Amino acid sequence: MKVTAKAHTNIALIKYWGKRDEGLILPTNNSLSVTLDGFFTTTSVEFKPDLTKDSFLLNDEEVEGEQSIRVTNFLNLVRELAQEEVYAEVKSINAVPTAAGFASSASGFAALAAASSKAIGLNLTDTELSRLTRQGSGSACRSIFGGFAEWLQGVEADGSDSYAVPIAPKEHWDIRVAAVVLSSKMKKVSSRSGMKRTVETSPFFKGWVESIPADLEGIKQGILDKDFEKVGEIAEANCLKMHATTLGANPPFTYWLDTTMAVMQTVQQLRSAGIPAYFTIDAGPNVKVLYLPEHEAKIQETLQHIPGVTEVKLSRVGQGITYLEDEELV
Ligand code: 2P0
Repeated sequence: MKVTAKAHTNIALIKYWGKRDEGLILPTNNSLSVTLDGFFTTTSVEFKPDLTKDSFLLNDEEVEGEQSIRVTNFLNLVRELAQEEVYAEVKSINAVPTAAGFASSASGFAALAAASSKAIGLNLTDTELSRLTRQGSGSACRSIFGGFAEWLQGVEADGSDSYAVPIAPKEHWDIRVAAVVLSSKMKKVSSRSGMKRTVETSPFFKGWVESIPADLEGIKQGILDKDFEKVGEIAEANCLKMHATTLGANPPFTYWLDTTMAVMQTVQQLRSAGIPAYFTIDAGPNVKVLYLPEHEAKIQETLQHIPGVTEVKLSRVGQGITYLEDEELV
């Protein structure tokens, strides 16, 4: 049976930054994200007895190397769970422009997990699906759910209690996110190697982990109360703390460029001018800006005019996994 699933990417308001188990992808802290409707991956999977290996087409092109190894490793987990030994044909369409600075791995692995587990005959609950997805890429386990979701770090060595749970559905609150794309690029420290180096060498890492519970408690209350200032302030401060840990690593590194800082300053100036807007940044130089619908025009206009900014992509809160009936990639 061929199954097609669609998953949206997510942006963390409380960041996942550090692993306690690299093989099982178990984090050192809970994280919390908002799923975005503007960026998604659609994946179809069909297990076929006549195949001698997995095949993976991304945006109509055959993928080899590191990326296809990650897909096969993930399909091995699915086969193990289903106790089947059959290879798969995987086709993905990625509507997550890599230039927008979103990790396509979040929507990518969420869509792959949903489509492959269903195609092989597993009938997983959302919790089981999130737990499985986590082993493809950590942040992807939050994309099983729409709206706001929290990934529980768990305490078990086997990862059985580490998965995402929904905090509030997308209908709960119409906040917006602008992805600010920068023109300049730099040699990237991958999030995987960046967080590993931070855990192993940064003296600030301990403080980061200790600060998480208060941030989580505050932001969850802020989301439930629809208190935009509270959510924005906590998210921005949490992002700055995560990035501070990288400066303490050995060798030290930062994901920021001069334009990254220019965008951050502009967001702070917007606030001084009475427009509530807050930034967050992942393992790259691009900035995401949180704002309310009534300020969309002003936010877009202001961000677009910052020198070094090439594009501003706007998004609403998105939904969780959906399965497409017509088996077509869209
Ligand atoms: C996050 N990031 O919470 C954080 C904030 C980057 C900064 O999750 O190794 O691609 O596959 O579990 O999920 C990016 O890391 O890493 C990430 P793996 P992932 O969104």
